Amino acid sequence: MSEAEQVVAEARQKAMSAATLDELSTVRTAVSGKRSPLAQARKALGTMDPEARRNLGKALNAAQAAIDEILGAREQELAASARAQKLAAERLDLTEVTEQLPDGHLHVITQTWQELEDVFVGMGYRVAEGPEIESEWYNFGALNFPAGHPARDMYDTLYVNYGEPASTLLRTHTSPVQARVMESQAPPIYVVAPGRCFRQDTADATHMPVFHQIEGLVVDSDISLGDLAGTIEAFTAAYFGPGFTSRLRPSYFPFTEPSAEFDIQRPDGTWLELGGCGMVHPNVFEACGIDPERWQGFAFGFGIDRLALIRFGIDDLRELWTNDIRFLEQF
Ligand code: FA5
Repeated sequence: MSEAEQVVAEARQKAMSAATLDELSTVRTAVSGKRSPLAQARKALGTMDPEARRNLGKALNAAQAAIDEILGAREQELAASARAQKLAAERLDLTEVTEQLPDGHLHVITQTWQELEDVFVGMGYRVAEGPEIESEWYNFGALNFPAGHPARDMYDTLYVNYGEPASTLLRTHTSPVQARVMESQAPPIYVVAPGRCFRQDTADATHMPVFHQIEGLVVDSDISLGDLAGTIEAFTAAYFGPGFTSRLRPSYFPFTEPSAEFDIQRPDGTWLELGGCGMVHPNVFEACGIDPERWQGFAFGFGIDRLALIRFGIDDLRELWTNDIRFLEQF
């Protein structure tokens, strides 16, 4: 009996010194496996008289139960500490800041884009969107460019290898959104459509192959060229403030008649061409299912990137694309 107690005491001591679940598994084999002292003692039972066998049997069973309990308890302890260690090792503190990072801010073009939307929404316009990959129809056909019209070359189009040859392209201006809006909404229409445009232009101080425009379209009854001129004047005053003036120059676009180009004069006296505008051509109304006898409208399209140049006093468009943080953080 005292031997049985000693076996239990040894088992407890070994189990407590096991530091991991693997070590505990080795201890389990040693203290309760086939070659353990308890198993050896059980073998002697067969040769004993019934009385002694019963006593020893009881003692051995009690010892076995005690050892099982010790092993089970130790296993739980070790499993809990293994889990805690694993959690600690995998812990990711997303709030931990090791160094003070400088705050970022929106890019000059994004700021300009958002301010333009604000100005026009303030004037009662809604914001519309169209796809950057466009069909030949919306970019040219619906806008009164007949096939083979020389104005199509003017736009140095990037065609996409999809569908019929020359049927799909990267939009060269935001004007296709005009056609999409007129096709899907009934007048009166007051929308602006900002977005990215693509042309095979060589990058220089005022051109990039990827740039941004904001299109404006108004369709209502009794709309005249005077409303267009007044809108551009109101926009220039609202966006640029005092010290800036604008002028309209007669021009040509197939989708407007009459058409004009408009320039902004910078405080240093120089002029920069900002966009085109004009009264919506009756052929465009017809292509989009609007009755030109009943409705009139005007449209305009400006370069957002060039607006940013004027607004922030930057002299070269390419600066906006180099992503030099020392340049960008000034604005
Ligand atoms: C057009 O794209 C016409 N869709 C504008 C329009 C709309 C006229 C509605 C009438 C009615 P234009 O090709 O001139 O027109 O371009 C308009 C403006 O986009 C330019 O004045 C310029 O500010 C900007 N722009 C054009 N090409 C580039 C370029 N490569 N890089 C930066 N800005 C450009």
